[in-house]
Amino acid sequence: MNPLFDTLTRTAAPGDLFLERPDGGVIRYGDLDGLTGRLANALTREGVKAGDRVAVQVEKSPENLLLYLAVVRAGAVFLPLNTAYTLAELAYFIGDAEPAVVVCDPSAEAGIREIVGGTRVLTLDAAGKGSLMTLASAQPETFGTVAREASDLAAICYTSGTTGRSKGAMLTHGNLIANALTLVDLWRFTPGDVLIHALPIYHVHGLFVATNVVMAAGAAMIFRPKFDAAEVLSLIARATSLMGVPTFYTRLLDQPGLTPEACKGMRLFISGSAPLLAETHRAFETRTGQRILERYGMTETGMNTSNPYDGERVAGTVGPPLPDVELRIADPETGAVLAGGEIGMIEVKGPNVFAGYWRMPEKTASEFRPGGWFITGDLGKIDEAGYVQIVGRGKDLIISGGLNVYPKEVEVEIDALPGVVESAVIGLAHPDFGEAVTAVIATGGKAHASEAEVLSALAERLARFKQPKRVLFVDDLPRNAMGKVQKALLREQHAGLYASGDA
Ligand code: MLC
Ligand code: AMP
Repeated sequence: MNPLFDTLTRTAAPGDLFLERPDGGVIRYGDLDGLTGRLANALTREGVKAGDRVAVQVEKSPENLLLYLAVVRAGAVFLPLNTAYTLAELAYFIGDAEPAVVVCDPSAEAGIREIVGGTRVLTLDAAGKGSLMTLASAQPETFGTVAREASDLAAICYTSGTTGRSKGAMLTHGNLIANALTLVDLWRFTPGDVLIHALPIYHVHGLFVATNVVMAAGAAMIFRPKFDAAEVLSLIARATSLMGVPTFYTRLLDQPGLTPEACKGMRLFISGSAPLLAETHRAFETRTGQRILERYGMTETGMNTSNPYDGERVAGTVGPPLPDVELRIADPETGAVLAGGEIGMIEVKGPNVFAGYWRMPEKTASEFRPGGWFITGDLGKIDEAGYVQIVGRGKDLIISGGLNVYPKEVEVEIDALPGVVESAVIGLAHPDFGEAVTAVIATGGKAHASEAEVLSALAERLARFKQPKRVLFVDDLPRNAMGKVQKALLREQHAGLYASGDA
């Protein structure tokens, strides 16, 4: 038995549509056995064994998704990496995870070979071609699925932290199955559903929430390489559901064709990964007659809470905890559980909660309370109706277009530049990305590099989404009596920077 692979492939009938490709071609559930079989044979030939990591940094394609399924089927551990990561960032992930095989875009192959030593490297491009597929096409379709336990790892997803060092969240077969089955039930996914899949598949949202839920329900997806609002609108007539980050919804609202008529076949719009503004929720309802269902999760836990399918979907809240998830609000310092309505640290416990950070037992231990409660780093409260409201973050984190950026990681790079005394990286309200990464650099009143020069120096070091949208210069950073940089004050001082929608 391979718990995750079996769960994802057993519901649908062989003739049911699994995925409509970007070029209009289709993959049916009955095709999956042979397609993933060839890939799993290819991986095994390259030496991949049960428990080995397979690191994958490739553009989104159906083959990329098949590779995920093949890795799981081969008993190995899928390790997806954001396509925006630079070589400098990749070197850390690969060094830390020690994958048996790295799969990358052909354009990145030469650079990656230089950083991986003797590790096997295979390629896969956006069109689903490359040395991996050449190898797979020469393999038999039959593959003896590798048996695994629910407690075995299925994936490692890297997530950065306040110290700037990324941690690999270890997700087990059991974690992913529990969350997928709960969500299928809660969100009423059935084989009749068609999801527009426009999220990246290197993160929990597009990979596990969208794909695992669709597959566990035996439903279908229209698979797009990336989000394009006009294109999504043109597909809505053939779909029943959409999952997206808030930027999807603000961009859809800019489309004149977004009307109740256009959305009449849709039964569910879901938002998550970043706060959905109550005004976006209301504007979407006014325009379409549909109330977006907002849910809350994270890499380490999958989904924790969701607004209800039936019942009130309350704007500005993320709904009650999922049926199998326990959630409490605790004092951030002491961990003492707080009374209803008080603001504190959100802590969760349940079958969805990860198995710890890869090779970081101390870091893992410090993020759990006794009894197995995981400290999310999000601040929130629970109202009388049992709905969770996220009111802020205890962690110094910026979420830009649904992607996390830890200021420390950007500050370290800026502080290394000549003429910089120190820097503070903050998130400011942005009409498109929700929050925009913004750097404030202290120069001590001395001559300094220009904004363009700072940005070009960062381009090689940091993924594009982590690079500041603007760089501001000040003589000194404001500090409190304890000598700590006052980021809240900086955020206040520059609050309107992107108000006109520039940058
Ligand atoms: C792209 N850019 C971004 C960005 N995405 N900058 C900041 N933040 C982002 N999220 C850069 C591009 O490189 C480009 O730079 C410029 O901004 C404008 O690009 P664009 O064409 O407008 O961007 P686009 O490709 O349309 O991407 C925007 C987006 C995408 C919002 C559609 O980022 C996206 O799909 N985000 C979803 C991320 C996600 O899946 N998060 C889930 C994490 S899991 P230039 O200057 O080169 O043009 C999780 C748990 C949970 O959080 O609860 O789900
Ligand atoms: P990640 O580490 O990429 O998985 O991001 C997880 C973080 O995204 C959470 O800890 C929250 O801070 C944030 N998040 C996810 N969903 C929501 C939501 N619906 N509202 C507000 N924040 C959210």
